[in-house]
Amino acid sequence: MSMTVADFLLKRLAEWGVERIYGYPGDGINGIVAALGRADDKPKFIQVRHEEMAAFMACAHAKFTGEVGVCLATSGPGAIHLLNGLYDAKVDHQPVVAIVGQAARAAIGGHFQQEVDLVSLFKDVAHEYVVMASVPAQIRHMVDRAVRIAKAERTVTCIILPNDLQQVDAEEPKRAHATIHSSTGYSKPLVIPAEADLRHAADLLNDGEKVAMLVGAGALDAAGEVGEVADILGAGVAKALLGKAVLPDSLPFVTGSIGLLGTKPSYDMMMDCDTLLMVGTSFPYSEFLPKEGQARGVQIDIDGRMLGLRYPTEVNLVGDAQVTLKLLIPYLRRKDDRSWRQTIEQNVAKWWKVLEARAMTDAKPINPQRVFWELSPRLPDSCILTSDSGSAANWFARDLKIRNGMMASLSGNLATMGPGVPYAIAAKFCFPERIAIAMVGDGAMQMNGINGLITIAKYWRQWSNPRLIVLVLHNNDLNQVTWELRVISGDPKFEASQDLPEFPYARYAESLGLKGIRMERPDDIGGAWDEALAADCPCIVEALTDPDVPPLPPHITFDEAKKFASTLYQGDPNQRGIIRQAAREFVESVLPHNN
Ligand SMILES: Cc1ncc(C[n+]2csc(CCOP(=O)(O)OP(=O)(O)O)c2C)c(N)n1
Ligand SMILES: [Mg+2]
Repeated sequence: MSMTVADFLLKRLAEWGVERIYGYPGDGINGIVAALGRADDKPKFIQVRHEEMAAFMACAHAKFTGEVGVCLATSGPGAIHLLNGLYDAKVDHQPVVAIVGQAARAAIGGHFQQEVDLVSLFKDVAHEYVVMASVPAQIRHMVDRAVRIAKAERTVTCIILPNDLQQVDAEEPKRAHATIHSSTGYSKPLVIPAEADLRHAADLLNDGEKVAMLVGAGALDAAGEVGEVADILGAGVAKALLGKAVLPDSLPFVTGSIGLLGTKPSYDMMMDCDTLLMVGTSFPYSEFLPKEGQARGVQIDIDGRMLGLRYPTEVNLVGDAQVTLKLLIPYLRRKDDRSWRQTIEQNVAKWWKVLEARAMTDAKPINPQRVFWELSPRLPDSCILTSDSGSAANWFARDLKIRNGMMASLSGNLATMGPGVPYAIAAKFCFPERIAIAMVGDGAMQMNGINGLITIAKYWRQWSNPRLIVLVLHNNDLNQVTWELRVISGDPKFEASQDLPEFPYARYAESLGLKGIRMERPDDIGGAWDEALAADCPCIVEALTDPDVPPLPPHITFDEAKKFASTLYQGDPNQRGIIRQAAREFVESVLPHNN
């Protein structure tokens, strides 16, 4: 049988090294699905329950492997379902290629069934490259460009294939005028700043007395250099959410996360520093950075467009984080006065005690912080952590001490609900030997997670190490937003929008042939983690957690406190519980062991 356009598409993707396609079928891509059935080995098709999950998995694939992630969906509804996951990849700068079907060429423009103007629909999310094919000879360069541009620009690209075109014979471009003769292959360039700019940056950093560093996803492969620079400069290092795995939290000068989900030592360091060095981060909240004029700044980013954007940095270096820091080091002078660094280390040590005390505070029935606190020392070597958006992200960011060799991610810039479980599934396909742990709220579980469990049940036997754990924070509340209503807007909880219906997460997991464990009392926590981590199949840990434990920012402003107090007068339905819990947390933070 001759090769169809769809066969050629898959062959070309395989030549690019694509091993796996996450997707869902439909008649808009029947030609491609049939070709997947014929393909000997690669790429393999992973079937999801909803196309959004395929896009999240492609994004996580890119985040965890550094390779391009590929997702596939049918025309119209399937393509539309991809969008949220594609935006997640776009705004977190991940290379993802979306392949979608379209109505047959003869029907396009005819208000045909499932015909949506996909070029326009994807024009924003895949703005660097979105093209609809009309003849077979285009496929070669469309694949080559979609993959190459996704990699080169670290972004989302999209190929649209009318369904009839997928089934016609493949064609190579003719040797003729107006034909395209493209090739595969992309090597990441080495991007380094000019020598003079490095010197300028070093002068500025050498002049400072109180240097703060902030690192993000762009610094993930620069652990050694970040640590060395921090040492020379006597700096502390705060980590943006996507940069959690840059440095282990056991280091005394690592102040942990920053921002609304951040720590007090990060906050204090930013408020007191006179010099700021940002590496590979676009952390968005400027109120958690030094105020304008307080500090002089240097920023390093691989993407020139992201420089001088969050803080008016004086020296902006376009460069790979690792190599740029390496080149910077010889120009840096070791700071003899270590008092700034000592203060940071004291603050960090104190903060871990506050966190422990907060975690061990009683709650009804379980304090969610304790669930994370007790997981932390049990984290297996080289595990892969994912978190959903919601209160889990706070505890993930603050309470888990990450170690060398682990990976961790979540939806950073889009901060969408829903990726926790699909990210963990992609992690298992990419690294079947490693243990994946997803931390998810009950809202996110009801949105996407419980359907993700069906996918886990379908595939887990293929993984050489079957361990994947999904922690569900069962609090019957869209808790993060409930607290944002209280603290940021000064509105009491609105039960009609915030309360969640009951669902038996652990029992449901069992019904799928997975393991389900319930944490019902604080004393259950440690044992439940040990059991889950030793399970011989994927495991759902359902923790009954208290929605009155506040996922509060490390430092509440007077304005926020006032707004929060006013919600109590307005009759918040959880009034008594939150007063009780707030009082306990307050007492814990002023006890002698914290001073
Ligand atoms: C797709 C999407 N919808 C809504 C939101 C707003 N949002 C952010 S966190 C959150 C609550 C999450 O609730 P849950 O998953 O139960 O976690 P909890 O905070 O209760 O632990 C909501 C509604 C969002 N970020 N993304
Ligand atoms: Mg919840």
